[in-house]
Amino acid sequence: MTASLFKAGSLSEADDGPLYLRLQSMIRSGIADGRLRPNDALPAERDLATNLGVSRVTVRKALRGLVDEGVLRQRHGSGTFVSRSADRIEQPLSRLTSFTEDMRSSGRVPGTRWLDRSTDRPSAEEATILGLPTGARVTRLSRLRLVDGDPVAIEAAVVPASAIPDPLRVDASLYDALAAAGMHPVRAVQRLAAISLGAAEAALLGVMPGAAAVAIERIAYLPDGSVIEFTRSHYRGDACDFVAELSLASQADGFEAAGPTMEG
Ligand code: 16G
Repeated sequence: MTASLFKAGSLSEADDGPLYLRLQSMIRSGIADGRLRPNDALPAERDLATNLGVSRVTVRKALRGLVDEGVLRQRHGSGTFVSRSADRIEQPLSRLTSFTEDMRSSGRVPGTRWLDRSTDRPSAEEATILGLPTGARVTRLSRLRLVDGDPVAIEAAVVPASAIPDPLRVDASLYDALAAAGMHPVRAVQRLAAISLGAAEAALLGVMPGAAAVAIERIAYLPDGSVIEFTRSHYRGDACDFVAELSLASQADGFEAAGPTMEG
């Protein structure tokens, strides 16, 4: 498939303009007409350059631009692939749901690779956020989260050890374990920021060092206002969309006044 797309002379058949833009539009049209499909590997940079009679700098510039747009993705050490763009995961920002629930409700298969499951003394920041008394311990749950077998996020959760004394009790879902302990959160505050991944995290997520990601902090609360979860996550920028429903402030007020209340 890809060999026919990238054959010698084919670049000159593409639009006019700078070579890297012409290579980009050739790749885009290959994707549009199905000659390039999600997860297809592109030829190595040097082969593309030789086949098309352009410099490696041009090839690199073209690929980098398409990676930044999410059209392609680069895996550290294994090359450049067509993104599974139709397969991006969606994380709702207006409901308090778990990763497992979100993935299952969109027909995807959630997976977990444990990086750390232990009890520990909290850092000063964690003790403050969780409102822990002196001497209290925390349970740490750090995991690589996978969707249909692909790594999409690294999540490092800290919960009071009083809620989950045995970290091994958490299996596929932290929220299921909290629910089993009668401590499912009812409210959370979440903060998102754009970051570039460092080498170690990029390797876990199978992307290039420096790839874009979304850093998310979630502080989740129990009905009595105490904090039950402090989680820091890094979600792959090329794989995840965060979706929030917005309404006019005046309408939202109206709905709230007319709608049911949370209190039973
Ligand atoms: C989501 C939450 C995370 C929570 C996890 C529980 C975000 C950014 N993060 O991934 O804070 O700990 O769900 O999922 O949404 P689980 O029950 O599948 O372990």
